[in-house]
Order: sequence, then C-alpha cells, then structure tokens
Amino acid sequence: MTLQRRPVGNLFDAIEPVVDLAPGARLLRGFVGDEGVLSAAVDRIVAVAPFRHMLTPGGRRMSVAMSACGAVGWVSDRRGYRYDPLDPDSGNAWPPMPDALAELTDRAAARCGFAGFAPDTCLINRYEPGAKLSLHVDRDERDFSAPIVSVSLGLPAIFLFGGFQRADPTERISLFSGDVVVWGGPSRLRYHGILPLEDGEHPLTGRFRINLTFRKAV
Ligand code: MD3
Ligand code: FE
Repeated sequence: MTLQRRPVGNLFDAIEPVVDLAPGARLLRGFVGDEGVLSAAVDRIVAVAPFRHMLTPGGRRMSVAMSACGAVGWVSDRRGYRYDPLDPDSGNAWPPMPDALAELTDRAAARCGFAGFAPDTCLINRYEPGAKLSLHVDRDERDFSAPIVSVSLGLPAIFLFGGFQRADPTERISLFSGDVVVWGGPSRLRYHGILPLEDGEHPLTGRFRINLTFRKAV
C-alpha cells in the first residue's frame, strides 16, 4: 500500500491527491479549498463552547482538548463516555453545525461512495505539541454503517492506522492541513490513533493541530 508517493523529478507528482488507504478508507489530500474559512468557523464554535481537557472514566486528563458542534457532542467524565445534547461546561446546547462544514463533509462523503451522509455532530480535537491520541476504536455511535469524515487543520500529525485488534500492526500516515479522510465500510471499526504532536508553527492555528470528525452519532 503506497500511502505517499514522492517520486524524484516531477514536482507535480510529489503528492497523490486521492489515496485509497484500505477498503472504505480514502484520503483526499488538500480537499479543503479554503482553510481560512474552516479556521474561522472553528473560532466561532469555540467562542461558544471553549476547548476543554476532558477526564477519562479512570480520571486521567486527556492531552487533547475538545469541543463540538451539532445536535450532540461527545463527553467523557468519571461517569463514562456518551453523546450529550448539552455542553456540560455551560449547560447549553452545543453550537449548531455551520452550513459550510456540513457542505464540505457532504461533498467529501459523496466522493467516497457515501452520498447522503447526514452527520449530527462534529467533534473538534485540538492538539498541542506532545498531545496524542492512543489507539482506540470509535464505537460510541449507534450506526456503524455511516462513515466518519475527518478534516485536518494546522500542524501536521502522524496518524496510526491499525487493524481490528489492538495488537495488530499499524501503518503510519502523515496528515496535513486541508486533508480530508473518509472512514467507512470495513475501516469504520479499525483501531487508530495519533502520535505525539511535533512542535511547529502554522499560519492559521499557531502551535496547534485541529481535527474535526463528522459523525452520525445518534
Ligand atoms: C479510522 N481523531 O476523534 S481522525 C477521534 O486526528 C480520532 O484527532 C483523530 O480518532 C484525530 O476519534 C483521528 C481520523 C479518524 C477518525 C475516526 C476513525 C480515523 C478513523 C474511525 C475509524 C477508523
Ligand atoms: Fe477515533
């Protein structure tokens, strides 16, 4: 499986725009046309629902800070994990999903064979240097036939793509600002994670990486 093609001699072939990672999983390099619009939309969401470091059910503070928009948001605390219609920090509903984000997701999903994907939440992860996401499977959603669409913004990260069991070997895939990945079909329940973020500076996000995941949760 060739994840990134970097042939010598042809600048325009240096990055393959569409990469099939596995059955149901397709990477669309640079699919986000205007990262500034995306960044501004995130800024408006987190002005209402600020990034926070949630606690795992075991009481550990997650290194990734999170927010959300849409009908529900993912919440973790000492009681466990759940999708909740209210932001526990404010007691208010999560901010609505901006049309521009829903449209971007719809176009990406349709391009990957998931026309009509209707996400009801967008989880927003913010990584600072050193922050990571350990290998896990996303199984808190009700319907695994819906894909998850992920959008990367800001500093690059190394994504770990595993198998159906935690101990299966993992593939490393670099994700850059503007990349979109659609994870559906048999890939939907594969283990995955993010290696500790390298330090850096990005014109839109500063010393952060932002990842948005669009899901049908409830
Ligand atoms: C593969 N986020 O929020 S996005 C997560 O970059 C999460 O913040 C990572 O894993 C991030 O749960 C990775 C890519 C991703 C998301 C969901 C998947 C890959 C996936 C579900 C199944 C398989
Ligand atoms: Fe995940």
